[in-house]
Amino acid sequence: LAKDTFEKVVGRIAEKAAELAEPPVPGAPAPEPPSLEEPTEPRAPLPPRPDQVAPAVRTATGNDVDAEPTVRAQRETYLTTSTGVRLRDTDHSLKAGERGPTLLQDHHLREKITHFDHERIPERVVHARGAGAHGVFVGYGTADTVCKAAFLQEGVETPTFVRFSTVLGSRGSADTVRDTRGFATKFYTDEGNFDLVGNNIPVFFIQDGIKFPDVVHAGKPHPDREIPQAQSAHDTFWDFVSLHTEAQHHTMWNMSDRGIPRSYRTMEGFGVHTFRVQNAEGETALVKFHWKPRLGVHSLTWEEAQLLGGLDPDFHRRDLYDAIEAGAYPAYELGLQVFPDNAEQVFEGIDLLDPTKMVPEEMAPVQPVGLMVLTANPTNFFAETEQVAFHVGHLVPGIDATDDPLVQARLFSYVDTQLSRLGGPNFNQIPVNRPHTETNDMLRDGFHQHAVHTGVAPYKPNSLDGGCPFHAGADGDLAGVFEHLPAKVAEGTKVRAQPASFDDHYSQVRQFWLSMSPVEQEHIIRAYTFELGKCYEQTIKERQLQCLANIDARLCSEVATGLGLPAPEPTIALQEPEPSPALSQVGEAWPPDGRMVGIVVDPDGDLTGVEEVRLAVFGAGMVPLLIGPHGGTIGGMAVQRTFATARSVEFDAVLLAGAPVPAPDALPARDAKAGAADTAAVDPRVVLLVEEAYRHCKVIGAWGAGETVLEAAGVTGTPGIVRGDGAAEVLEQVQEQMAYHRVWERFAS
Ligand code: HDD
Repeated sequence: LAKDTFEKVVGRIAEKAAELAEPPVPGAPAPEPPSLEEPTEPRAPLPPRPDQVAPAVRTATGNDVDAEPTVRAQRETYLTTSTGVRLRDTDHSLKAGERGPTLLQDHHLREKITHFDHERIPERVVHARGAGAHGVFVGYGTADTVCKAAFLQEGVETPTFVRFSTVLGSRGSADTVRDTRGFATKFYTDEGNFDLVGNNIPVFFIQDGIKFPDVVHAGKPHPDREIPQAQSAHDTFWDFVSLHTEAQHHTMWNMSDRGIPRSYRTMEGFGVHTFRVQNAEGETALVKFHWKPRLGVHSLTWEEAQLLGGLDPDFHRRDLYDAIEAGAYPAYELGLQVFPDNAEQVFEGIDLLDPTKMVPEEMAPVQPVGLMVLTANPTNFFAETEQVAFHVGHLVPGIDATDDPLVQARLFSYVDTQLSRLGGPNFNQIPVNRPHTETNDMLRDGFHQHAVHTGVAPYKPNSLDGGCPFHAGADGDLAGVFEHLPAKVAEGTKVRAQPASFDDHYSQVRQFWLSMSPVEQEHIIRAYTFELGKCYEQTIKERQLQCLANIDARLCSEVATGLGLPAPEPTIALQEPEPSPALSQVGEAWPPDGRMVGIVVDPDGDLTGVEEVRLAVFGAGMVPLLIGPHGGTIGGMAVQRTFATARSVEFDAVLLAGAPVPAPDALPARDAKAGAADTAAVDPRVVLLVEEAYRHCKVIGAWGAGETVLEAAGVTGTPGIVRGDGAAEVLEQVQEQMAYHRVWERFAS
């Protein structure tokens, strides 16, 4: 079902792209190459490139955004002031003589500088760094039995906007830090907007939203020096999570490979909370939302993540934009775990209102209900990705929140934060936030009011505006009408307390640990050892070791050894939960779409088969990148990366074609490895590329004289090294092995 839907959506996008492409005029002269001079002839502003054409954003009144005069921008051929007066010079201030002082009366200067001075808005207090994309969601109709929401019905297509993010870092921080990732989706449904504001981790640090400022203050940089940026490897974070042990489950996910995703395209998403849903018959159920990436869940290695922080801090953004531009559209299946809506709101002993607990998929399978395909990059980062405002209270008929104390606080926080971030209460009028349905909300005035409301009676009841707008459903037809789903409120006295079922902070953390493969466990040990090793306070390290002792003895003792501290005994009786294999990322094969394959070539070497390999890589939906000693072309093929600009971290696999590239004089080759053939002459940058690709467990293929490079890098005869007589044969085997993301056996060696 998912494959068919994906192909249908992609087919339609391809048709649209073909429509947009300029038809070639037979016999037309080749276009002039662009001039290096600044253009002087006036012309209409450049239209967005075809890949930048976002799905039409309709306004609140249902019009195409382009047709709405209030949002028109940048249409005039000539430069104007913001009030539309044409200008003939924006390069010189108005001065009293050429060498004289600037005059206060220069209103163009003042308008230009004043606007510039106010270009920035406050960044999000959390999730400040993000990347967005437009998409389309198609329902399978399989949710009908539990949820009547219109966008889940079979074949219904709903435009979406997704924003992925890190949590702790500022807007300019690196993408690949160890952190939770946000996965927020706005569905512009026919019944109004539905926002699913989730993360890539199914549990949260805290059980009650009142603790949110505490966990965020602990994770953010220290208030005195404002370091470290975008990371949890510091005292205040570990101080908090070791004292506030309900955070241990989320923290374990952060220390696992889930904390350093390979790409937003290979990341799961979770709604975290339990939601209450209702079907057309009025029956209710409890559900948890899941996003499953079509490309599988995959992560970076820690060394890759660190290298990328310097080499390409925009790695995840770039990856998302490039994949969409290349037509390798990221796709995610939406799934539901469904539980009976019982009075206790407990499933098999798991309290569904406790957001630090998840329900293993083996106990409640994730049932697919629709597919989202991301089909277009934003046209303008600020207008769309920065100004998009999500809110867990943006719910549609058939979906409601539960009494989970975390979501209850979120219901308040998301509107409140936009008031300072977007400067007033009218943020839902910003194009990216507008519903695609019509609105009639009787909300009036306020900062940044764009609507010119008519009528005299924005109140109810009224007679002066003919009683408009009317209450929906008054005629008994409740289709498309939102109502809170009736639920009995627990009786009791007002208390600041939580149920005893929230007290178990360790059993699911241990379950997660026991569900990991040996390689993943090793990564977790190293992550804890690194992060605690960056703390200064001995007591914090000791306290966290105590928490680890309550999770697993080996985990605790190995981290303790790394820190040079004794491993404490557990303070609780460890349980033996069933492992949940679905939590591990290792073992499955996934489609290759959008993977990056680096092909190292030598202009003087044997280029036989390189062009075929390039086309075959492309044909398999992957991205071939030719890497040569210089830019331009080699053998008639465009070079995308040079030895100076390529680095192993960008590639999912490396192919070595033709002869080894001799080191230029300026870069002395490394010493040949003992016993290696004539390898001393191989360019050291290529050797480094191969060494790193090997260390990061990527598949490496070589044919012909390319094999000399393997020898120079000392990576012969181990798993995931493919040699062959011809390029095609090598590529076939490389592709087979790439399906598993990495050569996992190599980690163990
Ligand atoms: Fe939150 C942003 C996800 C708990 C308060 N949150 C924000 C974003 C995501 C999440 C993905 C970025 C949205 C975007 O891209 O614009 N937050 C979560 C998840 C949580 C969670 C999955 C727990 C299950 N959040 C949470 C709590 C509170 C907040 C408990 C406050 C009581 N979150 C906010 C916020 C933000 C935000 C301060 C910052 C910017 C924004 O809302 O629009 O209001």
